[in-house]
Amino acid sequence: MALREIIVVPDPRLKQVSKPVDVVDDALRALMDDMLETMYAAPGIGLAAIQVAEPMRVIVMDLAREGEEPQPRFFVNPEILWASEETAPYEEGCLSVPEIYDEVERPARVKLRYLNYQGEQVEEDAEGLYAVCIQHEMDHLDGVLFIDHLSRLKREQAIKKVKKQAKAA
Ligand code: K1U
Ligand code: ZN
Repeated sequence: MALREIIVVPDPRLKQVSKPVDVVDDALRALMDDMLETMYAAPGIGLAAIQVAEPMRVIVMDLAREGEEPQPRFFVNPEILWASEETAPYEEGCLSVPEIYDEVERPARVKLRYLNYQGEQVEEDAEGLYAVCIQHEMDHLDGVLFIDHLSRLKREQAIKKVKKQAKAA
C-alpha cells in the first residue's frame, strides 16, 4: 500500500468526468487500498479516485467513528437508482478544498448500485451521513465539487482561500 498525493482546487483534473471501470482485478484493488490508506492519513471519511489523479469511477469510504472498528467500503461504477424528494442540509468538507466547510442540501435518502471490492453487484439504501458522503463522492466522478453547489461568490472565495494557503505553505 502507498500514500498518494491528493490534488486540490483549482487543479483542472478535478473537473474531469471519470471513466467506468471494466473489471475489478488485483490492480484495481491495489488502487483502492492506496486510496483507503490516503483517506485515513488525511484524515477523511471518503475519497474518489480522481482526487488522487486517477480518472476512474471508484470511491472509498469509512464512516466509523473514532474508537469504533474500521468499516472500509469500496464502490466501483456506483449508480444512484433513486433519490428522495425530501432533502437535508449538511455542513460538508472536501480534502480537495482543504479547510473550507459549508452547508449543502441534497436528497435525504438514495438507493444505489455498485460493484464491491470483490466485483460483486450490491444494491443498498443510504440515509444520513452515508447518503451525504456517497452523493458528495459521486459528484467527484462527474467533475463536480461541493463548492459548485454554493453561490459563485462563495465558490470564488473558497478557491482564493485554498490558493492563499498553498502559497503560504
Ligand atoms: O474529499 C472528500 O471527498 C472527503 C470528504 C468527504 C465528506 C465529508 C463531509 C461531507 C461529505 C463528504 C471528507 O472526508 S472531509 C473531512 C471530514 O469530513 C472528516 C475528517 C476527519 C474526521 C471526520 C470527518
Ligand atoms: Zn470531496
